[in-house]
Amino acid sequence: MESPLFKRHRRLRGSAAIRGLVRENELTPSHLIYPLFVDAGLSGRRPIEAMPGQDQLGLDALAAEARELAGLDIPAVLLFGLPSYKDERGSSAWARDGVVQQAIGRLKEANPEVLVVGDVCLCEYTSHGHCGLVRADGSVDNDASLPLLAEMSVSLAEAGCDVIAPSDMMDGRVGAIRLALDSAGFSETPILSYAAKFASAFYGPFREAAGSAPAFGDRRGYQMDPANARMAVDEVLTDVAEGADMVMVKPALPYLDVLRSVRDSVDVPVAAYNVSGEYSMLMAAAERGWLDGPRAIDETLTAIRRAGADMIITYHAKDWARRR
Ligand code: PB1
Repeated sequence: MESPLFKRHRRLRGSAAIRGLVRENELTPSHLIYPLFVDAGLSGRRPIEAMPGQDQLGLDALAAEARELAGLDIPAVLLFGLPSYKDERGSSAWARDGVVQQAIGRLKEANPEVLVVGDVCLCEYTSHGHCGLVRADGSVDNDASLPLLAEMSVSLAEAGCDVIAPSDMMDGRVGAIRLALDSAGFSETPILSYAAKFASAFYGPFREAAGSAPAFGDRRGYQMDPANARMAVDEVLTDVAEGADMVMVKPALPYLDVLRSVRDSVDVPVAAYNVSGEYSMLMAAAERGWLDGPRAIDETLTAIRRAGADMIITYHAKDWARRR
């Protein structure tokens, strides 16, 4: 019998073994960064209602968390602070005894190998909830914010932070932070810039978790317009030119096209942030029985890797790693 004229793609899908051999993208815990919310006023853990399965942690809960992550081979955490006080300038962001500064020590005491990525932004620390200093007219003062972001970065590095991750979206902040770190003796501390960060509706649950919603207005004056993809590549190239060692696209799933463009435009490592809204949507549907949660999580993280992410910041990290 002659071979049919059509191609038999299914020859490479007939068994788990052949599917494994031809699989193009792999995901391991080594690709994952797990976000942590550390609350200065909390003892133990407090569930985050909008993010089922996620908790705010007190400083006393971090040692156990570090050990659990180590046991799951998850190499890195991204820290967000809920400080003991807020003010117009966000000064608790660079306090020597700040909640994140203390958290770094607790985590490393429990697991010296953990890689700590410090989110650098003012929104969790300012009374107005914006990512930079606010003028009298309510606009965010880009240039006046740069020295504060730089001071926060140096403060985190002094506390032992391994990677500085500015998420503020002020222009010029990567260059300002690089200069400040180098001047303070931290020329070996890499910067992971949230380079292509969009003004997204998918941050909603995070703002509840971190208490960081803007008191007025929105972030459209500094975060990117969701309609723009070319501009994302320009943002990334700008941050690399200013000294970013790694760049990030955020959110992830609604921006996989941007992630692919960024991956194809730069040679530095690219991160993607699978944000709170993406997480909560999936968890809510799974809780209602509308989705097979584990399979949807696996497909989500695989899609982000396939689109070009070298590393993924995700709240799914522990759950996924447990089921490997
Ligand atoms: O998971 C998330 O939604 C992340 C949200 C993100 C954290 N870097 C920002 C959300 C926001 O814009 O409010 C925080 C900005 N510094």
